[in-house]
Amino acid sequence: MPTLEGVPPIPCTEECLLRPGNTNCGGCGMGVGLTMLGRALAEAGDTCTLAIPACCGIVTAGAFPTTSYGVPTVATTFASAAAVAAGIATIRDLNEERGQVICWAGDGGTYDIGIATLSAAAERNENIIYICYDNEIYGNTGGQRSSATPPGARTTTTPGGKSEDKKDIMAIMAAHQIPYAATLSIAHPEDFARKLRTAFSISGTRFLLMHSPCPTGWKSEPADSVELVRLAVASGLFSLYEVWNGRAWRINVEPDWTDPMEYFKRQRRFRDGEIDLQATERASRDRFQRLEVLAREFPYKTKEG
Ligand SMILES: Cc1ncc(C[n+]2csc(CCOP(=O)(O)OP(=O)(O)O)c2C)c(N)n1
Ligand code: SF4
Ligand SMILES: [Mg+2]
Repeated sequence: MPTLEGVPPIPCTEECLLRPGNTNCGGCGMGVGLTMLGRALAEAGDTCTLAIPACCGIVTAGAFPTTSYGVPTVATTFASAAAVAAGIATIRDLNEERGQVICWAGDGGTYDIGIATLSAAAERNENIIYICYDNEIYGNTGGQRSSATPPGARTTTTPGGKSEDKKDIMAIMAAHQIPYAATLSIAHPEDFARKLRTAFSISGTRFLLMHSPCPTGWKSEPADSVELVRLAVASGLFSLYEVWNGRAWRINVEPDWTDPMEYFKRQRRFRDGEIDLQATERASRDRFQRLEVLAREFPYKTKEG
């Protein structure tokens, strides 16, 4: 990597996928996710090439000729991220090279703008890992709504609170019958690391959805980031589960049905009166009940049974 004359390079370890000097805001969940991904790769003795569309995740790499990424990284257009990753993976496999090809994309790039190439890659079962860090807004451009924004959240394009529901991207990806789809939370690091290990051990399209706190967009305290996503899991707003081949489900963490108000009141994107608490709780319980039915009727079975 080229360095500025006279400026010593910032020391980093093997596992440092995202180096110091990146431009992430304090408390950014995406940065924590990248650190956890780097650790998991290092522990698995693996490496990766990243394909990243327009989003905070590519801006954080910094300006040419320096970069805060410790691995080869290709910046793509929004619409082409999964196609670019698939191309890199195909060449890697033809050359019998090692390493994962990982598409690291935001919710805007995944749920909305890049969904056509993501769907096409999944349908062809391209040999890539696609990780969506879901901060539930177009964060990099000032916080516009995406189809991942939850109901009631105020964004610059939904100043009175969003009225539509959050798109169920996991159901869409499971319907592609890809080998593995799973949700991740930085508040559950062991579950997070285990799912990455699982993803590394499988080939074909693997899709991981990470709930990604964004203090700037969520109008929350940076120090609350991990606690917020922990509350989202505990209150049933974000569920941790895995799906194999679109045919077998496993729930990883049971919510204890903490009052979701604990989650909402710490974020100024939500306002009292703009959240229908009863409807929210009903929707969370209904979503989780459907997951329970799937996990009971179509359970994931290990080789041992
Ligand atoms: C085709 C296209 N439209 C719009 C933009 C401007 N743009 C750059 S980043 C961004 C927001 C991306 O949102 P998301 O994918 O959720 O990632 P985040 O910024 O939240 O990290 C937008 C709209 C662009 N670069 N290309
Ligand atoms: S805007 Fe949000 S996602 Fe983007 S760097 Fe800041 S905290 Fe992270
Ligand atoms: Mg986003």
